[in-house]
Amino acid sequence: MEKNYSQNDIYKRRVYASEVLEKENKEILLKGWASAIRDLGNLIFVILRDCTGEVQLIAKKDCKSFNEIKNLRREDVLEVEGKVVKNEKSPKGVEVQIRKIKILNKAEPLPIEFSGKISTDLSKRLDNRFLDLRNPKNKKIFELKSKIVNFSRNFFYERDFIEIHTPKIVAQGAEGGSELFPILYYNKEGYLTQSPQFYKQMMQAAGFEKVFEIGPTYRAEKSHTIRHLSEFWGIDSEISFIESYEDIMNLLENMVCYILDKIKENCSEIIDYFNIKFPKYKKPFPRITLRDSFKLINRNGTDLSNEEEKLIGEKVKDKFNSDFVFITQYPFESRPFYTMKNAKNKELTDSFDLLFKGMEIATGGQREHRLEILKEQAREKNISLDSIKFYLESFKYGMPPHGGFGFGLERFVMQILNLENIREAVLFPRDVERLVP
Ligand code: AMO
Repeated sequence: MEKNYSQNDIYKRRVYASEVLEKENKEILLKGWASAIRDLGNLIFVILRDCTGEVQLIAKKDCKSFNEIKNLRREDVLEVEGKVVKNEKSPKGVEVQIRKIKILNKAEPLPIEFSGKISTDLSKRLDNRFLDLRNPKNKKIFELKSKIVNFSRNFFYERDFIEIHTPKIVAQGAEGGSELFPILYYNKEGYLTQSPQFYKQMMQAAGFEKVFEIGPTYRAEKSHTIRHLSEFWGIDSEISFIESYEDIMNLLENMVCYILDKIKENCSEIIDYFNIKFPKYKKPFPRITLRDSFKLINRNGTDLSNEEEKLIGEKVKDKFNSDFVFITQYPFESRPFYTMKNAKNKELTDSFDLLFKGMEIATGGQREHRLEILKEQAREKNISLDSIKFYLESFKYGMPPHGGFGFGLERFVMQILNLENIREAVLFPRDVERLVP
């Protein structure tokens, strides 16, 4: 859909690059960056880039600003007045003949090449991230990420969920102690949140029944992998009165399919730009127990390694023609203490991971809502009951059966766009090495 940016009063006179085609034979005012300059002596071509795209400008010798244009450097910030004329040879079919140019700010020589013509090492790109993001392809990753957040939010709002905002500074981790970032909280030790887990469960004790949260999560991941960040965003949900963890898998696959349908409907331009195959998805996603998934690849274990997830992803694609698969019934030993044990086999749990193209993108399950059993399970994992007293309290006065999931936003973006490294799906990634920019 064409957008009429010019309706906005502040930008009354300004025309965006995407609108130039409609302005043939008109005098217009453009603003943006000089993304490329080609000086042919008596003729200079400038490609002007703004937030909507690029447009070709042309200056002939008789142009009043010709000398200024001759001295332009890449990425100078410009205000340009000129006339839109037809030119079949230009990328848009029209170009703007410059009448007057004003340099709003000069750019220094560029420290990295970000046009995409030459590949630049990711670490260098991230050091100069604000420049790297001027590459339209890199920017598109964030256009899609922003849409995905919006679609997921709409999914929950359409189903009368309440969006919650839980503390990010906490006294205790929910997912195991080793990955916590300690902080000095006045005269106490606090931590950055590892997951909204305890709080989204406590909202079930508060009687909210259907909640979701889209927020940052922190993990002190010491490993250097292409799929781990120290700070990532989770889409978390928790609901009450479930009958089994099947209800949670249904909720999650409905959310994923809703988001994918919306991307297909509204973001085809981004998908085309990346020249990728759209994921294969159909409800219900295949569900395989962890044990059976190991059988698929002739292996054994209590949890899946990254490599095993990948192999299972490939097998599932061949067998079910699906890019998604639920792996269910993880053993209690590889799940957090709050997970509901399986009624038939107490070694197993009513929990799952969702794999997308052979990578875990979400975890969830039913939670243990009976206080005495929950305490027992915490003891089994050597968790001091005193340290989680505030959480246990919420199970005393009427906690309904409940469950939920946590979904990794960056991993989802990475897998949809086939990005090689999760860092590409974060504006300013945080990892073991990186605290700036
Ligand atoms: P889990 O620890 O599996 O579960 O995290 C949920 C999802 O978050 C994503 N994720 C990560 N993404 C990037 N970098 C990381 N270091 C990272 N760690 C996790 C993954 C993962 O599937 N409380 C439970 C969820 C629940 O049961 O509701 C939890 O945090 O996509």
